[in-house]
Amino acid sequence: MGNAPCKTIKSVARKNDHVADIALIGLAVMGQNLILNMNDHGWTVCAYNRTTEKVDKFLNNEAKGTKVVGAHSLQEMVAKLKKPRKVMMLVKAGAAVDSFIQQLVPLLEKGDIIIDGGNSEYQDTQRRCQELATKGLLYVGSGVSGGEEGARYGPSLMPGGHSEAWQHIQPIFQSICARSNDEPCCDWVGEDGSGHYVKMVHNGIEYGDMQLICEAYHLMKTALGMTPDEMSEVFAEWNKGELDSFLIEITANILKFKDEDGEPLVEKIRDAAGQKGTGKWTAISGLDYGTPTTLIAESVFARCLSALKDERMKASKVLEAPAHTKFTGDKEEFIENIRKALYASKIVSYAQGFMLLREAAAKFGWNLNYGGIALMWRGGCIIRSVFLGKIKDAFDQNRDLTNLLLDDFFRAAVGRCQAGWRAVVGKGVELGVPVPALAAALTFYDGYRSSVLPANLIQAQRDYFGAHTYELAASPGTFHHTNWTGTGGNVSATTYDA
Ligand code: 2AM
Repeated sequence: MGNAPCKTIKSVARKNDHVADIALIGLAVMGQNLILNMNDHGWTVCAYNRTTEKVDKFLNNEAKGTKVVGAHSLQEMVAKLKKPRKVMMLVKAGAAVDSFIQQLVPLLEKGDIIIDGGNSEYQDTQRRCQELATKGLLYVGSGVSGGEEGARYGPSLMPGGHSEAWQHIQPIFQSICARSNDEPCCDWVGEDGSGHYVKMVHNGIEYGDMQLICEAYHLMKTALGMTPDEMSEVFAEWNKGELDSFLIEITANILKFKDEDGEPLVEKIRDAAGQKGTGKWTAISGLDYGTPTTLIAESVFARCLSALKDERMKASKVLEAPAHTKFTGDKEEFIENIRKALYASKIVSYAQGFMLLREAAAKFGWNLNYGGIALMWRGGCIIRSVFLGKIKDAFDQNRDLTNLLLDDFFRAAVGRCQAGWRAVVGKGVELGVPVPALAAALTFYDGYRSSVLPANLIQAQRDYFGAHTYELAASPGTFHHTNWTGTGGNVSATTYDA
């Protein structure tokens, strides 16, 4: 008797109702590949796209023969979902995400989950989390990394937002993501915008890794006069050791790749770098929160400088170069020093990235699992590397580690590389090969390990011209002002009011 109403409802329900485990909106390549990946792992996915012809095209082509179902309206899509409903968006960041949220809200019930897997700015995710919480809906902003290939066969996933959503999406997310030593490269990141924040920092670090590799390439090419094939061999060799990573591996492949005429393609590519903004956002965040993410910032600026190709062409004809631009000395030793410089700088770059995560966590009250984040980046994404396994170990050993440079393993590694690192940065300066990221990393290292910096003079200058006051080293916490010139009362420089 008690079951009767239920049976009635079931009997009127259409055949396709409540069949799908998750819906995915956005059928560009990333979305399509993520759907096929979910399908491979036994999940039934309902596909939807603003331009609905793409749904049919997808079902009749890439998704033919799979369990994927389609919908031609959001109403139809929602009706096909099991509860609590899980709707994942992989659409253009910005207005498209807000537009879909607005359309979905009236169709969903309390406890249903909306996931944004696009490249949204973390502040947008924070705002959306807050807005949807008032409606009883669970919101997740998830970093998705690994490009099209990753989406298809195992991306790195970085979900954050309303933690109650995690238990519902965990089985799906952890089945489709990349794995490292059989551990999923996906875990719950933390509260509100933290998933997208962690993805943003990932991208900033990616800029740093790429720039460091480019500087190593530049030194080998210009100062050592090596051919792309020779450099390819060096990178391939490096990839067998502590630098083992996706980016080093593809660099070796790129350098040996020949165009149709048999010439190395890389040397024909215009040296003007593009960017989509996530590196810049990380650098801006570093500035906003007072964290010296110098290597990421230098990497962004290096791309900006490269993009001034026409100006550089003109300047190259008039600005003086050093007298010597070729390396003379032990070539093999110098190559090994470049490797050391790259490795030490990479450690600094990740140390800075985790410093920024720590600062943002403190600001927003996020409880971040740093070892888990290292594991999320360990496989599947662009910065995947063996090295990230070591970072995970460092945070596993000491959850409260304030800086990666202070971990025994990394402290020793940097110590081992230090002399070679200094030699390389010095040579770059001497021979006129720009090494902004290698040098930024080294100067950060020297600044961070200095118990005394010249900021006492900055404080004196600030007090001199602006009466900004200073603390005495012997009694911090108390602020003093000195009338430095003996004239004109409290502020000496009357014309300066910065
Ligand atoms: P479309 O196929 O209808 O253009 C990547 O661009 C994905 O984001 C595509 O699925 C695209 O849908 C979607 N998209 C881009 N801008 C959108 C918008 N303003 N509203 C809805 N979807 C959008």
